[in-house]
Amino acid sequence: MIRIENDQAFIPSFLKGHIVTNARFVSADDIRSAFSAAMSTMYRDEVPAYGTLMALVAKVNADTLAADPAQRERLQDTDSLERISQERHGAIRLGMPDELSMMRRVFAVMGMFPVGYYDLSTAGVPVHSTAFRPVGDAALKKNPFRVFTSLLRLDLIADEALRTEAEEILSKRRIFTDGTIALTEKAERQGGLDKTDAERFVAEALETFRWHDKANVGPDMYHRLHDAHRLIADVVSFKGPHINHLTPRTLDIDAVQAQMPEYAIAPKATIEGPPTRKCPILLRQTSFKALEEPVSFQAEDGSWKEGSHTARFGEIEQRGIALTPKGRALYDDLLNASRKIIRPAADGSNAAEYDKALSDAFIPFPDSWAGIRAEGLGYFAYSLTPKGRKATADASRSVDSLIADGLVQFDPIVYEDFLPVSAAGIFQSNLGDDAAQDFVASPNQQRFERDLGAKVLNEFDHYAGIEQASIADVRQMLSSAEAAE
Ligand code: OOG
Ligand code: NI
Repeated sequence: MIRIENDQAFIPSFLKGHIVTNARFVSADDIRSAFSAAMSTMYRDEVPAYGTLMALVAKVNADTLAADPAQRERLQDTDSLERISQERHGAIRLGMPDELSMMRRVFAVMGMFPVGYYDLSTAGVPVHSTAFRPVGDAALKKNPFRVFTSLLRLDLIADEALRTEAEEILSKRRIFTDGTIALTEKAERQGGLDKTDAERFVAEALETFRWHDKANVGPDMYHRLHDAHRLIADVVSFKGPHINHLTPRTLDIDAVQAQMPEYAIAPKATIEGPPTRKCPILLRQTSFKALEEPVSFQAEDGSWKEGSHTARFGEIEQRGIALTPKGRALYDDLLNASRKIIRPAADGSNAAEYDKALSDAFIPFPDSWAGIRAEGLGYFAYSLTPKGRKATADASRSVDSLIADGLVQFDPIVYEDFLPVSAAGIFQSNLGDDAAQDFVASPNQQRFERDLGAKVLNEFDHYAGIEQASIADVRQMLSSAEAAE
């Protein structure tokens, strides 16, 4: 799979001002790389089981490449091999609109912009979310780190008194250091940060994501929040939005899932997303279950009471082709069909049956790149073949006929976003099996964007734009070849 060259035409106008080009400044991509490395070190230190997962992933990736020299060669073209097992994403949960809008500005300094809107209320999780991520091939290649960012929806909490109290607690906390705010403002003013400022910015921004083992609330309030929903307790009870997981990329997710128990880490019951396939589509993910960690709560008499909280885990991901709305609708239908036959049980007792039902349900989804393309299910990047580079052709001809003549080739475009059903499965498995609650579906993208202070980029438009631009390039090259005749 390949990713297409960065083209500023795909970057929506509201983002353009943030793209740092001045040579005096450290590039946003370099700031993001430094930040994701610092985050990885901090998380491995705080959550040793995550370090174990990283070691397992590195081993499985090495085994996979050793067994498949062709894949090794392909990857060498697109990625440096040492970087394959590095983190691809992490996640945080925010409490208040102003936290979300400031987070957007902080991430923009690192070249990460909001893409996609995910409503998780349907899945029983009272949040809605976006992913802050690099946009465009060059930035993704430099460092693909993204952060799945959720905003708590207190409006979905039935208990009005509790809602008001939660709001009050949240409105008092300050999740960003003064230094983060000052340096973000400076970056916005100047259009970037120099080396010294960039280093300080990374250190300051990291503080927002740190774990706090002393809660912001007393034991009684913690329990009330927890009884309303474990996620509400996780957001409201702490001084900041601790990073709740990091996610490296694996080349063989089935192997990592199978080997986790040997490494004494407990995997969630099933892998989220599509089944194992020859031509991978969208995104497959799994995680180890969140750990119970000691936390103390300050009682009204001022004394600290020992307790615990479960929030942090580790995840892995494997990505495939980005699907068109038609392909995505087929994916959603097939996934729903399989879940009508069998729902994955949280304890893993029916995992094998679920995997089988899922594979069976996906039989109608073509499993060749040509088949996926012929049915308009996926996005592809087009380029000239060696023959096409030498040939001349009438560029107004159909893409199909240019392919049939061996002048043009196509490669799948990698899906860089998330899946709401999968995200809900990841949330649920880490909130505990009793956390599933029904909320009425209530997507509210407008409200989310108002709180964010910007629109999110529509991921389908984005992939379609990449595909269209590749076709335009191919046509242009073919016609200039003709003109040169
Ligand atoms: C985020 C869960 C979603 C993913 O990979 O789909 C997610 C969370 O638990 O806060 O990270
Ligand atoms: Ni995740």
